[in-house]
Amino acid sequence: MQGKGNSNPGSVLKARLGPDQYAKLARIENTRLHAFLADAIELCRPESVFICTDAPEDIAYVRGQAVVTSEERSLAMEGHTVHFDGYFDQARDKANTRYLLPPGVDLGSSLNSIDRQEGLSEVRGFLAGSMKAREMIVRFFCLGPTKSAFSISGVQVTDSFYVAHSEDLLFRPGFEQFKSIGDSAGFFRVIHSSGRLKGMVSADVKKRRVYIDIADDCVYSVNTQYAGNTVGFKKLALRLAIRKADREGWLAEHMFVMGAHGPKGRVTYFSGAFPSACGKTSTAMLEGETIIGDDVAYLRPIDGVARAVNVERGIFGIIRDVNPSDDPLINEVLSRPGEVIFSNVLVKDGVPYWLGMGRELPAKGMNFSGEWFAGKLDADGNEVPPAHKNARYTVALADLANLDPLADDPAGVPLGGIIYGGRDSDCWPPVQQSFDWTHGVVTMAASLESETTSATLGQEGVRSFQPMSNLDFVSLPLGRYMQNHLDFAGKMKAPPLVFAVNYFIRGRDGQYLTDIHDKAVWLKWMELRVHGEVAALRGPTGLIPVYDDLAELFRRVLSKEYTREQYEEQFKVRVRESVAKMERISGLYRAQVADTPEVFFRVVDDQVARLRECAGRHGDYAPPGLLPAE
Ligand code: SPV
Ligand code: MN
Repeated sequence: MQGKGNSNPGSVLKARLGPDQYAKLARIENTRLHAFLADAIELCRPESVFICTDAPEDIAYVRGQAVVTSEERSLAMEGHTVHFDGYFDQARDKANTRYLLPPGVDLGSSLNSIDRQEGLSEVRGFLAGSMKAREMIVRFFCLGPTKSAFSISGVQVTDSFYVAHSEDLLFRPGFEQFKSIGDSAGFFRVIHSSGRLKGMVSADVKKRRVYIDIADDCVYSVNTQYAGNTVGFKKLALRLAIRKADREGWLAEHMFVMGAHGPKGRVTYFSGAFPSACGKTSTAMLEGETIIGDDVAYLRPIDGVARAVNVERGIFGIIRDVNPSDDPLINEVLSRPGEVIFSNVLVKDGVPYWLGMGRELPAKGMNFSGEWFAGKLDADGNEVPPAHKNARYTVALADLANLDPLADDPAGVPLGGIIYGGRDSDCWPPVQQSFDWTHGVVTMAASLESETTSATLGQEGVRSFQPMSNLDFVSLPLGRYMQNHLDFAGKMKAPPLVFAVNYFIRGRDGQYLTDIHDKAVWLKWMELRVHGEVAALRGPTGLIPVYDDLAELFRRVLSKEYTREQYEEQFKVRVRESVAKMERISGLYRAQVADTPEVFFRVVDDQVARLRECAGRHGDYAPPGLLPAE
C-alpha cells in the first residue's frame, strides 16, 4: 500500500493494537503486511483494531458484532440475519470503480482508469479519519483451496462487521496460510471503510470510490457497503488475480465450477462464465449435479490438463426468483436454521420476503428504503419495490447437500468443458459447441453479449458487450486478455470443449422459447459431447444437437415431451442476427481494442462467410434439420 512512508510500522502497531491483538498479529512475520496495516491504521484512525485469526472465538466475535452494531439484525429463524445497504448503494458501481494507472501503463479505452497519484490522493483523502470511533477489523483469507498451487493469500481491513461477516461465509480462512508465505510480498490487500454513516448505511454515496491499485496488489473501497463494492476478495481481488494470472500463465475468471453427472456415475467438470443475473448460480445449482463454486474460478494448466478451483467457499447469490420450484436447493437452505445473511429483502415480523419467492408479499415491512408500505414513493416519485431486484443471500457452500466432494481439493478438478452464456433475446440457440478452442474463444467467449441487469447500477435490458462475462473485472488490455485465452490451449494435451448457451432466446411474439428448467438438458447434452457420446449437426456458428438426442434427454431428465417444432424454432440458424452480431462485435474490437489478436478477425470473417453461404442455400432462417452431420 502506498502510504506516506511509515518508518516504524512495528511501533505504530504495538501502540495502536494493544498487547492481545498485537500478539496475534506478531504470529505472522511479514514486514509488508505490518507496513500495510500500520499505514491503514494511521490513515483511517480507528478507535480500536481487531485482528481476526482463524480461531472460532475470533470468527464468532465478528459475527456477533455485526448484530451488536446493528449492521445486521437477527431474524426469527435461528442463524438468519438481514442487512440493508443504502437506497442508492444496491449494486456494483461501475462508473466509480477505476484502475489506478501508473505512468506509462495503458489498459486500453474500454477500461475505466484514473492516474495513479490522482486516484490515490482522492481515495486516501476519503479514507482519512474514516474509522474514527469505529473498530477496524483485520481478516486473513486464502483464495482457492489452502496448501495448493492455486492458493493466494489476502488480507482485508474494513470497519464493517457486515462485510467481515460476509467474508467469513464466502472465503476460506487464511491466517494460518498467511504464516506459511513467510515475508513474501505476494498477497492481496483490501482496505474498505463504509465512511460516514447515517442510520447504519453509508451516507456519502456520491463519494463512493472503488480503486484498484494494480501496481501494489491493493484495492481501496470507501463510502459504500454493497458487497460487490466492498467484499474485497470477490470481484475486487479478481482484478488483481487477472494480472497475476497474466504474469504466470493461467486464467482468473468470472466462472462457476460444477460437476455434471453422466451415465454410470461419471462426473464431468465444467466451468461457466455468465454475466451477473443470467443463470450462472442456478446452473451450478441444478438438481442432480454437484457444485464447486458459483462465481469466481482460477484455471491452471497442470500436467497438460486444465484444472479449476473455486476461489471462494460460499455464495453471494441473487435471491429474486428463488422459490421451491425454480431453485429448490437454495430455497431449502434459506428456509431452515443455519447461518444466512439476507440483504435488501423485505422483512416483516422477523421473516424475510423477496421478489419471485412464490408467495404473496406483505403490504408493509422494513426494506432498503426504511419503513416500507405498498405504494411508497421515493424522493423522485418512483415507486419503491418491496424488495430490491438485486437483493441477495449469503451462505457457506458447506451448508449445501449438493456440494461436490472435490470442492476443496488442492489439485482442483479437470475441466471437460467451458460454457459461455448471456442474456441474448434474438441470436444464439439454447446450446452449441464450438468447432475448436480458437473458434470458441473468438465467437463465444470474446463475442459474448448480454442485456444489462440489476446487478449493476444503470438501465436494465440494454444489449452490452460482455467478453468472457469478465469485462467488468478485466484489468489488462482486452486484446492481451483474449490472447491469454487463446494461448491457454497450447498448454494442454486436449483443451476443454467450448460451449455457448442462451437461456433467454425469444420468439417473434417476445416470449421465451425455452423453459427455466431446460438448462438441465443442455448441460446433459454437453456432458455427453465431452465423451463423444452424442452426434451433432454442423451449423455455421457451431455444432448443435440432433433432435432425437434432445427429445430423449427431455424425457429422461425432465419427463417432458420435446416437440420437433420447439427444436426447429429454438435451433434455426438466425443468419441475419448472427451476421449482425459478428459485425457489431468486430466493429467494437476494431474501434476500441487496439491490441485485438489478428486471428480474431480471421475467425469472425470465416463465420460470416459460412452464415452467408448458409443463407444462400436455405434462406435467412435455416431449419436445423437441413444442416449436415458434423
Ligand atoms: C455479480 O454481480 O457478478 C456478483 C455479485 O457475483 S458481485 O459481488 O456484486 O460481483
Ligand atoms: Mn458474479
